[in-house]
Amino acid sequence: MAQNPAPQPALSWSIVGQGAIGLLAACRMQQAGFDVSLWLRTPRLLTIKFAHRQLQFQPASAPISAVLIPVKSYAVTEAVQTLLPAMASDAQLVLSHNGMGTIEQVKPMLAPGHGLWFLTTTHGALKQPDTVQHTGTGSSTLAALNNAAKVKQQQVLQAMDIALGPVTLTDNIQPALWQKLAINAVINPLTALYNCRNGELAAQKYHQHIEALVTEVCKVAAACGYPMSAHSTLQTVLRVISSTAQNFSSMQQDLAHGRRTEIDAITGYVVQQAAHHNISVPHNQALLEQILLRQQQRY
Ligand code: KPL
Repeated sequence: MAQNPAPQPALSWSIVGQGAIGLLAACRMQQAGFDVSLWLRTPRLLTIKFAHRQLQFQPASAPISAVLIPVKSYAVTEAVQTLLPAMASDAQLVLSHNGMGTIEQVKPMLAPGHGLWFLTTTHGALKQPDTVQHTGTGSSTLAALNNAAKVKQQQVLQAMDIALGPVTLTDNIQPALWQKLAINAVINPLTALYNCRNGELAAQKYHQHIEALVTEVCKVAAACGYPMSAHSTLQTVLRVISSTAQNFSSMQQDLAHGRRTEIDAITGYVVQQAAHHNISVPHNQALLEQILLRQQQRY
């Protein structure tokens, strides 16, 4: 007779950095009774105010059995490099960021027992000094990216459902990443360039440009094996513009504060894949150059 698998013991979790989404996940997990610590550049005890409570986080220490890595796309490989010596031989790593291209970089860095995951989320969070606020309720899509991840599926899914749920588990994360990439390839660089809130992109004057950007991203996605309808992707982008109308996008904020942006992993990834497949993407190419120029001037 088939038997239910025995429940696996909960993992202890480390969260990398002190970004808004990572701290939101850490607070929700600690409140639900998980053992959560923070992996920071300078290890220290951190107290965070969340939902009228003061929560304390210990610095992470070896061996790390599970780690959520919600850092900027350009900081992922360095974060993994520094985590590696502290990771247990069967550690689980969950990547979560805007843009694409890091999975291919991280896979060869890992030992055979290390499970790799990607989680893409629509939750919104705001961090102010010592405080994190959950500003937008969303959901997440999660996928195991190798066999060592599938072994721990039950535990990782349970934890991520508490952290940034409700979570949909999928066999292939690529379609969800391309959908998110289309959203970010429009909203992020345009709001950064025009220094405006997401909602301002709903103005008629931007419509043609948005449509051209979406059409190019869909062509590239299709060439990579992930066909997306330009019409429905445009509708999705317009819906996100309206549902996040009051937000300043992450790229607008990065550029306005003189920080490095995620343009390489967003528009840069579209342009790079387009070149690989001999597809012309003049609108994305021009936007990439404009943002890189602004970034150089400020960063
Ligand atoms: O993901 C985002 C970002 O700002 O990075 C969007 C969806 C555009 C919301 O602001």
